[in-house]
Amino acid sequence: MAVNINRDLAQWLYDRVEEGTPEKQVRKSLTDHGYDRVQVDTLCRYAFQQTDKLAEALKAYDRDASEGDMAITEFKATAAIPDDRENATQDDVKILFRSERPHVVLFGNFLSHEECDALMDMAKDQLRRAEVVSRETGDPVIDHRRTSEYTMFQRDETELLQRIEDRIARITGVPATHGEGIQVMRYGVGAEYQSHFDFFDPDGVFLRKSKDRGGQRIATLVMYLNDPPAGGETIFPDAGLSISPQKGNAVYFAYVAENGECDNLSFHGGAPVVRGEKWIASKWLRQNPYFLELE
Ligand SMILES: O=C(O)CCC(=O)C(=O)O
Repeated sequence: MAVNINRDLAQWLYDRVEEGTPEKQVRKSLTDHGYDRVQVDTLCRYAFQQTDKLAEALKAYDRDASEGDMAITEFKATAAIPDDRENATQDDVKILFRSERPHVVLFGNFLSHEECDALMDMAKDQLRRAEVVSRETGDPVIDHRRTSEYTMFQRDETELLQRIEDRIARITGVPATHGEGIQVMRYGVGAEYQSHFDFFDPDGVFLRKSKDRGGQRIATLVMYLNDPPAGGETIFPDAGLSISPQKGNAVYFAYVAENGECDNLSFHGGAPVVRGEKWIASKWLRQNPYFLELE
């Protein structure tokens, strides 16, 4: 999605940067004027990190004012899946829905029902409370925002996992060596994963720690293993998108551009389960080959 910015706003942003106004203060003024978080992020990124482009755009605007509003360049995810159904159909997987920004693709029949049952069966006796990565220390911590249970498998740990990992690589185009191990998660009634980003804080300690172990996360695949009777949708609140879990389907989203820019519209979560339970298997894909640390 392009954000349109009129000449007055572009000039105002440019003047703030030129006079050295702190970003925090610019963010506050924009918020006070009714811009939402995603718009403020986009505008500030443009103003503070791409000031040259902003200056060029202002000049271009002056050259031809009749062109109207100028558009900020669209975000292009590196691990975007092309609109080409051939790879998917080879595996009898269907593309049911796609959106360019955030880059989201919904697959039908990604896993067979037998594969879903086998994954739940493998995981059920080794589930434990899920964790999140602490922003401060980069360590995994229990957090009220993620209340599912999970277990994690090593890459290629079984023939089934290997088969699924190969399929993920074929369909997404991201080599299997860039994948973290598959995690299987179970959400009981009321359990949720409040909205968050899957990419690591670009300035944070965890990304620095991960530099030689795969680097940034670039995309996520959430595979639905059962049919929760109510609730448990995967939601993208800033994009107004909600995906109902359905056994065998999978939702893919990619959120990092070639230049390392992360897409804030990929903000997403798992809505609370209202009835029954929800089971998923997820796969996070990294920028570079990913190796687990041997403990
Ligand atoms: O439970 C879901 O539908 C979403 C899971 C999720 O947000 C994640 O694994 O990052």
